Amino acid sequence: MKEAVENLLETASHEVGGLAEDPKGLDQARIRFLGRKGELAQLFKELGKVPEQERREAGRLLNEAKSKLEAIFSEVAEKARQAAAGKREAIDVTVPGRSPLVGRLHPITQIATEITRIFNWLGFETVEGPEVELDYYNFEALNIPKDHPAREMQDTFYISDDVVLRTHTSPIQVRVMEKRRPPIRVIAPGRTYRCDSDVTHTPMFHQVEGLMVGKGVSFGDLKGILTTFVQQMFGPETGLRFRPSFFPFTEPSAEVDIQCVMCRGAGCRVCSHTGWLEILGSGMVDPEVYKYVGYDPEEVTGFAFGMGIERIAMLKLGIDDLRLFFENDLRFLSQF
Ligand code: 2NL
Repeated sequence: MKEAVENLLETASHEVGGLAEDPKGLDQARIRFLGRKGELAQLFKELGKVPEQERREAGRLLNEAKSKLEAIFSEVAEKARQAAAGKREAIDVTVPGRSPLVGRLHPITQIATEITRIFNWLGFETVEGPEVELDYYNFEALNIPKDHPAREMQDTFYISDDVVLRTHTSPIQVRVMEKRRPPIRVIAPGRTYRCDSDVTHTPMFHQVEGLMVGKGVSFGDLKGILTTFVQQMFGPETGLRFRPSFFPFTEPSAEVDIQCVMCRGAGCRVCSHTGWLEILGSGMVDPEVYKYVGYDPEEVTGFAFGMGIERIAMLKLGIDDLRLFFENDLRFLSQF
């Protein structure tokens, strides 16, 4: 028995000593030597066959062997832990770094800035105003009477009887006219709201409106300013046309079409095979509007215009789905 125990300890210390870097091998060795059916357990089983007078000494030897084996294993396990810890601390300074995500302006903000920048260059001052607006500034003062379809519940978000979410940025300009005397040249960008939601409409969208009022401001000025805007925004070769239209707050009124940015006028799906794209509405400010802000229509004249920023952005950036602007998917936004 003594010989068997010495053999076991010798083999174990020989084999286990080299397993500090091999956790699987170490586990297997622990099972082989110390396991329930392992080599030491086998020797304990044979204890019964040892003659009575030697059994006590043999038992002592086996218990001692068990302690020694456990010591061998815990020593190697400790070595393994230290080796692993050493590995964690080793930082590979040659691994390429992760570059941080860099934010950017939303494409709608970029286009709004581009539009206002062009009008600033033409002498228009950027102005802002409240998104929660009095019915008076949003409708009444713009010659939109109480029974006008533009005021109906299905289009307007009502906060109360006389407070709405503005449906266009025109009320900003009414407030400017009320506060200041002509000459006035302002550009009014901002969020607008309509109770409308489908593939081509979102309840919140963006507009830019412009207004110029003064002595002798003519329809020719309107054409000149808007032609310059189109050429700056879409390129100097872009054809445009003024098409008669109607708005309650302008008379006469005209919508501006540009040559299709996709097919350059040849006809395609984007322009419904007309070669033209509508980009804004405009007109000479209706004399009715001046009454509300205390201007004398015999003294001053002016023009105004309004455009949807989403539409301009889609044409300028070649985006075919309005909803992409509102999903905030970085794979979309990071392209601009
Ligand atoms: C469109 C058409 C337009 C105006 C907006 C305006 C503002 C005042 C007085 C008179 Cl204070 N007019 N704004 C005029 C004509 C057209 O917008 O299609 N917008 C998206």
